[in-house]
Amino acid sequence: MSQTSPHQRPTVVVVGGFLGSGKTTLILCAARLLGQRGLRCAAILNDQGGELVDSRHAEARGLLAGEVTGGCFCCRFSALASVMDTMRSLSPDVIFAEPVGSCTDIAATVLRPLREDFDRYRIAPLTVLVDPARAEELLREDADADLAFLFRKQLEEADLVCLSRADLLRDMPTISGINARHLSARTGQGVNEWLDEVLFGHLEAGQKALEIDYSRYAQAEAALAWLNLSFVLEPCPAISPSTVVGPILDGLDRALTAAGIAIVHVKIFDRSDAGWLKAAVCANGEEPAVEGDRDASPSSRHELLLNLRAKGSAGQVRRIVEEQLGDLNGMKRGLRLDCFSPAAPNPERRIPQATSPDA
Ligand SMILES: Nc1nc2c(ncn2[C@@H]2O[C@H](COP(=O)(O)OP(=O)(O)OP(=O)(O)O)[C@@H](O)[C@H]2O)c(=O)[nH]1
Ligand SMILES: [Mg+2]
Repeated sequence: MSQTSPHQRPTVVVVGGFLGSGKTTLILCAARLLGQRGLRCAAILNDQGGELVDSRHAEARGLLAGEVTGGCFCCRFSALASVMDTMRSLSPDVIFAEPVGSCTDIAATVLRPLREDFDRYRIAPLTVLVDPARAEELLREDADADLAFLFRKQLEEADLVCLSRADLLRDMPTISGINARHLSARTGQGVNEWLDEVLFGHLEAGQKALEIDYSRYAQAEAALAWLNLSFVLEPCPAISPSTVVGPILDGLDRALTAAGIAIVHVKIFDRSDAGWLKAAVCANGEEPAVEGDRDASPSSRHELLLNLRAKGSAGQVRRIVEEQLGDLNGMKRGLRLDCFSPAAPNPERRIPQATSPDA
């Protein structure tokens, strides 16, 4: 692919990294910057559950988005390939793929199988995005053992590690043995340079060997609670999206904290006739990050979608969310609530060793 004219083969850029590390935000920023270079982008989002805030957010930002739901890319590899092929008919130059944030062993189960069987795509090196605060938390000796396991395995298999949120920190942490890029998907700092490296650089995809015990991996993922909730809220009188979303996030934060449950990522998306709003927190007590139409006027109909990932029991998380729902004023229609701990990963294909570089 030249930097101005598209290559015949779309490039698939897998952006991995822990829950809340900033993958979707980076993909949205990168797609915007590539659009300015005349390149057409698409994204494939992924989840163990069925309804994704990330997809709604991508669509709200005007990015062509597809989904693989009901399992991670490795367990639903055929579904990933089929979504890629559907998107290919729309002639994108770059297809970003965002795996579930608790996933690892992606080089062996996604990148290498794609390289081996799908030469109609160019496969970019595996980027693993890291939130500096999460790195400091999970690389400590006393870190939560399950989360630290997943985080370290993600780092080990990365072809390229990028530290996100460079806009927030003057001094980024160092990670022993890793030469990380620094970038900010908020300001765009470092994003063009990262794109040049993954699209036009010389790094090969899926070059790092990863040893992983799948029963330990399954245990670490199963320690998470996963909840997706969607419903339509009809408040009377009408209220603004920020008046809907803010108290829901605050209430959940308070209740989860009181129950000793660590938030990993909670995000909520509101679509009303006044526009869309997304708010998210990646830790207990964190000030929500808000995007979209912050000053949208009151509306009497809000389509709400909540994705909650926390360290704790699915049953307890479900009860907390149901209690919060009970406290919400207004008619609730079409409520769908799915809450579970991720099932043991069972990849469709696995190529443990690095394949030879592209000709
Ligand atoms: N200040 C700042 N905030 C960021 C940056 N990147 C992401 N964020 C915020 O971090 C939060 C998580 O970002 P996401 O892009 O949703 O993270 P993710 O890795 O896709 O999360 P999951 O899909 O749940 O795994 C959001 O509230 C973003 O606004 C950044 O570069 N700077
Ligand atoms: Mg995401």
